[in-house]
Formats: sequence, C-alpha cells, structure tokens
Amino acid sequence: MEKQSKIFVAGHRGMVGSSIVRKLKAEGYTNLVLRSSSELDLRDQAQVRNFFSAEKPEYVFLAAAKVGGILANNIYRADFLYENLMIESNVIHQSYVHKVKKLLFLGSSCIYPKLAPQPLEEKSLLSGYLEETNEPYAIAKIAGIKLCENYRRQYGCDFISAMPTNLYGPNDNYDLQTSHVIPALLRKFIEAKENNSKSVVVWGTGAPLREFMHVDDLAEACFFLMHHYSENEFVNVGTGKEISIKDLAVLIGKLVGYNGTVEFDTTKPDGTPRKLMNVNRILGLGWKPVISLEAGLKRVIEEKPLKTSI
Ligand code: GFB
Repeated sequence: MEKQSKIFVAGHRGMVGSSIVRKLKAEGYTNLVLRSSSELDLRDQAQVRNFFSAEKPEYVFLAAAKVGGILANNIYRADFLYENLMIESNVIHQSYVHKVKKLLFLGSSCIYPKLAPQPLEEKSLLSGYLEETNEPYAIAKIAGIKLCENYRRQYGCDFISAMPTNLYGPNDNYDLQTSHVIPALLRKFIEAKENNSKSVVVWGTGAPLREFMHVDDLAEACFFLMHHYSENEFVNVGTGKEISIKDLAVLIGKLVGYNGTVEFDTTKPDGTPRKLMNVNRILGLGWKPVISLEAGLKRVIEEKPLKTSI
C-alpha cells in the first residue's frame, strides 16, 4: 500500500472504520474513498457494482457491518444475517471483479462455537454449535471469512480476514437497547452519578468473562496485517486478557466516580460464558496491543462520549 494508493474504507463512520481512517491519515495516506450509507447502500448489488466500476479502489478495508450488543443480535436476527451477508458478498465479489490488490475483512470473536476450548484458537472455527443469541451474525461473519478464503483459493485474490475481540472506543453506540456492554455501562454509571441514583442495573449474572480491546489497537492491527500478512487463514486480534462483567462494572463505576450499588437483572441473557482469544498467531507475526483496559476506558471517559459534565 503506497501513500497515494486509492483505499476504500467501507463503514468509515462506524467505530472501527473511523479508527482505521484516523490511522491511515496519521500515516500520510491521502487518497481515501469514503461513502456514507446514504450515499452508497452496500446491501445493494447494483450500487456496489457501479461504485467499484467508477472508483476502482486498489485496497479495501471492509469494516461496514450491521452490529450490536447481545439484545440487538437476538432481536434483529434476520437483519443481522441478511444485511451482513449482502454487504460482504457485494463488496468482496466486486473487489474480485475490479481487481482490488488487497482486501481486509473484519469479523468477530462470536464466530467460534459456544463451548470451544479457551483461549479460542483459529482452528476451532466450525468445530461445534454457535451461541444462540448471536448465531445469525456469526453465520454471516463465517460466510465472510469463507468468501475471502475461497476467492483466494479459486481466483488468487489477496483477501485476508481479521477477527477482533469485543471492541470499544470513539464513535461507539450508546443506545441502551442496541449497544455493547462497555458503552452501556459507561452510560448507566455516568448518568447514575449525575442523577444520584442508588443503584445501576447490569444485565445477566455478571459471571460471563469477556476480553475487550480499544478500537485504536484494532486499527493498528489492521494496518499491520494489510502490510505484513497475505495468508489463507484468518487472524484473531485481541489482548489475551479477560475480565468478568461484574468486575468490569466495578471498574467502570470506580473510573466514573460512582458510589452506589450494582444490581443484576438475570432476566437478561448472559450470552456465551467466556470469550477469550488466543492471539499467538498475531503475536508471532510481530504485532501486539498497547492500550490496557483501564487506560482505554479512561481515554473514552475523558472524551466525554455523552457530552456530560463528567
Ligand atoms: O457486549 P455484549 O452485548 O456482547 O454483552 P456479547 C456482553 C455481556 O455483558 C453479556 C452483559 O453477558 C451481557 O449480558 N451486560 C451487562 C450487558 N450489562 C449490559 C448492558 O447494559 N448492555 C449490554 N449490551 N450487555 C456480542 C455479540 O456478544 O458481542 C455480537 O452479540 C458481537 O455478535 C459482539 O460478537 C462483539 O459479547 O455477549
């Protein structure tokens, strides 16, 4: 990828895409092709075909997706499956047709079977049943991996895939119904502090273990992989460290300075009991994350995501 290369970042307004754009700009890449979803509907085959024939990007970061937390995945099941399949199929196929030099597809750690051995190794893909709440999203992301693998095998396309762990950072979604746990808890604790509420409600039992990575670490990994990796196998991207949801709630409460109590709403799903990435493959390639969970959360809080006084 040269500084003048034409690079399409699909999903540049989302948390992941916007972080990749910041990284590319910081590295001096100036020829970025960006389209909002109202300008280009990636679910629409004809629009994507016309866009690729008009723009002919040389490199593609495929960060566009319909995403959400545990509840959104479980409620909007058809949308998560259909929209993600369409986006991936259209962008990956047109990247093949228009001879894109390299494409990076972004998946998710939920592609792994619910009870796969932990830490999750890349070889565990398709070795068991998926977690029920996010099966549609996971199936779509597995299809994306397989598109990249098989366009490489059949046509020699340099398409690679990265599987990030649970992410947080700037431009996250703070809607309590559809968000992931970190933005949800940041919002709940910040608002509880401002309103002097006695307690904060955390979904589930608090027992599930999750691994979290700041999205700017992921953008660094994507940039690294785009330069240094061209293999058929996808690559896990994570920190290799996990925390229980209960401990996460305690940490976020401490960081925002909230002194009340925490209640658990066990009518809400826990989801998969544990989701920790084995990151040996990417470590072996020479990349590692640098933002600790506490430092990353402090960064997000300082950015005042809810535009509050805290
Ligand atoms: O982040 P989250 O929605 O995603 O939930 P998953 C993680 C854990 O936090 C679950 C608990 O055990 C939730 O029950 N939790 C506690 C909360 N309080 C809250 C809250 O207020 N909001 C939310 N959202 N969770 C998603 C998948 O799974 O992870 C996606 O559904 C994707 O497909 C994404 O893979 C990265 O880690 O459970």
